[in-house]
Amino acid sequence: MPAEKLYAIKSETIKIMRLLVVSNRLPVTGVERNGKLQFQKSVGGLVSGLSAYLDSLKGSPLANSEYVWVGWPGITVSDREKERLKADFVTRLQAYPVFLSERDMGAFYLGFCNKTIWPLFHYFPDRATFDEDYWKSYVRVNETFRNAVLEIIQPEDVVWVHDYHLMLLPKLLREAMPDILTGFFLHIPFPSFELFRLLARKWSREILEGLLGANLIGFHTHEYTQYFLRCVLRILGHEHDMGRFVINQRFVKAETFPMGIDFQRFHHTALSPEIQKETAQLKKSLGDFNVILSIDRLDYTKGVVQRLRGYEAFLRQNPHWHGRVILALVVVPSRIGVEHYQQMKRQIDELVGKINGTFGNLKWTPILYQYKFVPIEPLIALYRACDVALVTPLRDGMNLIAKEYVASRTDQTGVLILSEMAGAAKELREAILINPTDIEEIAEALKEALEMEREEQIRRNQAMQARLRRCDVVRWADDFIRDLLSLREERRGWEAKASSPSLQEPLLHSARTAERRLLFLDYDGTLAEFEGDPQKAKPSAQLLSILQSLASDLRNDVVLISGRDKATLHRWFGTLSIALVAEHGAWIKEQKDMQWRMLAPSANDWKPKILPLLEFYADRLPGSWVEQKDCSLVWHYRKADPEQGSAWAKELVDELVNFTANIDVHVLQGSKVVEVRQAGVNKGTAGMHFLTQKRPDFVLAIGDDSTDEDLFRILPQTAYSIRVGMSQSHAKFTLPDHREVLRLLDALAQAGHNL
Ligand code: GDG
Repeated sequence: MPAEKLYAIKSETIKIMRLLVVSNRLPVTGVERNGKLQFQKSVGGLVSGLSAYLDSLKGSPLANSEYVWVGWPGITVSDREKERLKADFVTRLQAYPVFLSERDMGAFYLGFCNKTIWPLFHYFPDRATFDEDYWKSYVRVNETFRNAVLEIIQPEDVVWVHDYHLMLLPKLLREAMPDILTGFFLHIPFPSFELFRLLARKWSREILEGLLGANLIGFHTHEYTQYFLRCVLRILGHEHDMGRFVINQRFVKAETFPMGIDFQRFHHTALSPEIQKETAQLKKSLGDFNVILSIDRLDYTKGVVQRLRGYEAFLRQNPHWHGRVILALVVVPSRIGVEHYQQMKRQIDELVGKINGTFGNLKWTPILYQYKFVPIEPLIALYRACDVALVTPLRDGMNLIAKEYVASRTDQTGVLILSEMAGAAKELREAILINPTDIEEIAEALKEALEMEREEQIRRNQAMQARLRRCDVVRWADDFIRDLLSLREERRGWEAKASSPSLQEPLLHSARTAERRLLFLDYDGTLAEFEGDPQKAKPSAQLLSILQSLASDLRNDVVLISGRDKATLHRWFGTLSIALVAEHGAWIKEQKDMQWRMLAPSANDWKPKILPLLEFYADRLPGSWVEQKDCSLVWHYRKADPEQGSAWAKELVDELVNFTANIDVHVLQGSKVVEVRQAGVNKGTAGMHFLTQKRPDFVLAIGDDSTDEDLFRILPQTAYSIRVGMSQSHAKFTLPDHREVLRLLDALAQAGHNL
């Protein structure tokens, strides 16, 4: 995209939009102290990251942007209090609270979110609970969020929904406000198809459809995006083109946006005199020990137990490090009501006791263990005071702790050991990357980290810091919003082209004044909807009557120009006084009572060479088959496994292109088909035949796929060419679907008769 365009979109972000951020939790949480309700900042990567972005908008010289954060305020209050609190939240905190009942928080948050989605999406299927009541509550809470958004939304607002708690919300909003611009970002991994399919069929469909209600769906890594696209293809059957879909006349895009941190904040705070002082005190109290830091929320995905075993193995294998190293283990309480978390807490407590008991003595405790929340400043001091950060999640969407540690190392020393299962490992390639289930590898990584030369530490951190500084959280959010806005621009561009009133009037006017009118009409996707079984896509009574009416006007020449075979076209349209063109221009039947004839002499000597290859693919892929037409061979895969079909179609096209380099044929990939066709046979050549013969002063051509482009290309300047659906085209106009085409043709038929 050119720089000016980016800038224009960026300014628009700042100037005209109001952003509604929707997440499960608000950035502030209500707490009761001494019988009084107070608010404190919520913790977590999402809140701190997004707050930094929203603050950056405020500080902008173009500041005129507004935002409202919609979410649960962390408290349950009486109905009377709700209204007062709402007003308070809106005016003081730029927030709109969504109040949830205790019951819903149980089944929705602790239930479906944290006992179903969280374990499954983090590859712990054995910990996942599949409970219909949890699901119902998930649906209900998503609807509650929809209602809350609808209470405050304005048409030009941009909605940005966050995370796995609200995966149904984009579609719910779309149903209520079809034109709303919505983005969705998933902060946790999107799992592979084999895991995702463990969800009940109804749930998995509704979750994917829910997400596809957004215009833009963002993930931390390329893999998550690919897994999502694969699930959409396998479960809903939608094929994508470079991550893009057209769904119900809407562009939808899935894209990768790795989330950064507020680099400047960590870096500057780390340099502040207060933190320097706190770091010095901390170092003093830690003595001369080399310190390894481990800090996480209490969560089985974070791999704390594996980490402890790795440390234990390190101590066992390296007695010379005894008495010289300490593991500062901070576990932050989280999801206290969930049983697995309580079990894990017990396991950690026992393991810490065992390691300290086995290796420690009166002068040395190998693990300093704290089970509590650490405020941000002491946290940064801790990052600064520790020589090594050991971050070993078994799965993690991104992991911001790893990034924060690197950002806080202002002298660029320190070593990060990072699990390759964290999204952050895709970016922080200079860390020591480990597989968290490999205890030996963790032990070796600890030794390598503790013994790493200072210069080497600096070299690695310099590279990582440069990247973190460039790709910070503001850039992440800005990239996302900019992409979202550009989808709206694209949509508006398409709508301008597609607005039928601006097309219909001049078209009817030209038609009325014309002496000879030539109409080229494609069939499938243009005059009728696609069907799984092509033979089921019969013409409707309405279509036949419109065609009849058009054909009965003597100034009209109607040409039905299709890829279908002669027999089908004859069976469906043989009684009408219209011309038929079959097999994309291979055969023509110029009038009702005339015979079919070939437009160009056929040279079919290529067929025996190509047919075995197509048959080989038909054998390989159940549900696919080969159709032999007079001038072409077609491999169909509409009924086959969608993913394999799509993959093998690409492979087949590749093979065919090489194989046919010296044969006079064209290889085309259409809608769930690969076709090999004799060169020179296309809708353009057929169209030219009629144009030369009829010499019309009004031409209309309507089609929906790439084969119609051959026709659009050869039409005279004055022709009306219309592409159905949302795609790039040579056609001058666009219509959304076959219904609109019929409406236009009906108007054209009426106009003819009203003369
Ligand atoms: C989800 C995904 C993804 C933690 N303990 C304390 C504390 N924190 C702050 C850290 C950091 C954040 O919480 C933790 O972020 P993570 O990325 O590690 O993990 P989740 O909270 O599970 O976040 C994750 C993230 O969303 C963003 O998309 O990276 O994969 O699971 O910012 O600083 N902060 C303070 N005291 C603590 O004790 N002050």
